[in-house]
Amino acid sequence: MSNPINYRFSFGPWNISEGADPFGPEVRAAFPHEKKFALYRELGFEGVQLHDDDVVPGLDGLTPAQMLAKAGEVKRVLDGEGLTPEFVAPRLWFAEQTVDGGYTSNSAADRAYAWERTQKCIDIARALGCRAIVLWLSREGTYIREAKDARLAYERLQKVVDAMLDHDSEIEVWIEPKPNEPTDQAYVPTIGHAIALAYASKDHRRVKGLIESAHALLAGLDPSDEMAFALAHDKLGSVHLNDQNGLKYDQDKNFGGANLRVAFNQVRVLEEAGYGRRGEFVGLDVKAMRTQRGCPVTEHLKASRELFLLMVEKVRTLDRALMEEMRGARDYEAMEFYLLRHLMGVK
Ligand code: 3MF
Ligand code: MG
Repeated sequence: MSNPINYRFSFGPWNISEGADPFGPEVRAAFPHEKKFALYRELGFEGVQLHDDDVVPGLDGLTPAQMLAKAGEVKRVLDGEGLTPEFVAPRLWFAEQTVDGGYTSNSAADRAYAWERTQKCIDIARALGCRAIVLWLSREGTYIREAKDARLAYERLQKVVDAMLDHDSEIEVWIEPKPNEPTDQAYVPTIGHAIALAYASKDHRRVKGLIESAHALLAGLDPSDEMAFALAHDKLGSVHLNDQNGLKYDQDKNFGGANLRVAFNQVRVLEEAGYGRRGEFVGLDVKAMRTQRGCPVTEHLKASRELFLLMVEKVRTLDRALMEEMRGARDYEAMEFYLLRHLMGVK
């Protein structure tokens, strides 16, 4: 293939975790952020995904000046390491005011907090020289349907998206859908919902989606088709590649760790669409196994990146003429067996 894409990769500092789960405490010592930034390049990553309070810890207790000073400090660290901040996301699922969601909370005071926090997040992104804000709408949903007025909730989400576009005329909003967890049902469960919010916004060109493989799988959907849908609208801001073994808790397994063919198809769809040519990152959102010894644990990041690149080779070495022939003959039985052999590396 002429001029192949040179993929750039990103992950968030939370991907280097301490190994806690809902049933047990940390199994590894905390590894400080500054030290995490120093690991990126040697692991093959140049993009950093950030929450607002990954940049400015204790954000709620700081003045705007203190907040911006801290953001400037982090920008210097990132610059020094040769790293690009890919996006900043408001962490709207930790504070007391977000117990029942932020933007869709029934409490006006909680909604006001969520909006204040979102403006701070945008200002932090600007201070970092970053233009993308990710909305993972964690608690914007319900445990029981009757708890909120769902129609009003969508209207509130729509207004927040517009207000964000107004707050900074250069940012893009990337909505990361997820169907459940921590809520029983989320209001923006799929990329279709996210893209509807985009088109209904005041400037749809600045509203896109971020698709996480596991989130699509939890919705019972194929991540590659979800990506193709967003790409067809030119609305794939980024991806969170990982894997998920069936409908259970959100696993954030290594990319390809549960299903190589599903991983292959995501890479195929991205590569065929030229994803990455305009600087888009291949983002990962993977969790190390709790059982893994050592500190910090980074094998899962290395393996997921490597698997992506191995799959790129599989996509580039596909016999396209044969694929077309089998499509033309409607011989999908032959196509499937060819693909399985190709993935296994046998003739
Ligand atoms: C939850 C997620 C989140 C988001 C992150 C960035 C903690 O399932 O995937 O990771 O990706 O908050 O928006
Ligand atoms: Mg994610």
